[in-house]
Amino acid sequence: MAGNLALFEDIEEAPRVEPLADGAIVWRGGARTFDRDLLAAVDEVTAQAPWRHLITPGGFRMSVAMTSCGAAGWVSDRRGYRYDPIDPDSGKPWPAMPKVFGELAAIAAAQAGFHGFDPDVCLINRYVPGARLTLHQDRDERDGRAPIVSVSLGLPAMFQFGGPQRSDPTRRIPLVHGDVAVWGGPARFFHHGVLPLKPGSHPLTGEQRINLTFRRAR
Ligand code: MD3
Ligand code: FE
Repeated sequence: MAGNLALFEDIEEAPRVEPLADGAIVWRGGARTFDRDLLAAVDEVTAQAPWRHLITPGGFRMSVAMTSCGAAGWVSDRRGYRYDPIDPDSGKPWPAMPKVFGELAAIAAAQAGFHGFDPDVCLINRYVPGARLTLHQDRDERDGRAPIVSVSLGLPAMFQFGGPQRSDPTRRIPLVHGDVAVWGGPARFFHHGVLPLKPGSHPLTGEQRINLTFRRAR
């Protein structure tokens, strides 16, 4: 009996969809079967467009490292933040979006009722212990009707989300390896952030968390 119980403890839960808010879901474990392919694709992107720490328009170095792929990437300079079709570090276009990225993003968006999601941009964030993302809104994408799909890989994080006003109360949602969140409809412009990453090690990423966000930006 004890042997059987031990066996059950090793079985991972089947992926399932959790509603978060009107227009927002977390598909728990939705990316687990793609994890190695996704991480290999991240390595291909970072070989062409290496990780970098953006300097905010206010002059602060972000604790999160990032890169991008697809039709444009997220850049920051004295002119502010924007989507730019050229990687300022290489002077070349961003790497193409790997096929597995677009496929997973479309499947995930459909789970929340957003059919035909065809992201043109993926921002890739890398967190090491202590790295965090302060509460913000994503409102620079051209098509506000399209959702944003986010995929968490590696170390777990505590995600924070509020409402349309910065002063709205916030909820904390744990996001673990393989979780996929979809943010659309009324939740699309909600404030959100990530609390400082706790130290730890993940078998596939080591001492890091990697987050992919898929967008319709241009
Ligand atoms: C809720 N990334 O790249 S993903 C970002 O974990 C960003 O790296 C976080 O916020 C991360 O902009 C959070 C979850 C997420 C992404 C976009 C959203 C939640 C969202 C847009 C609207 C509402
Ligand atoms: Fe965001």
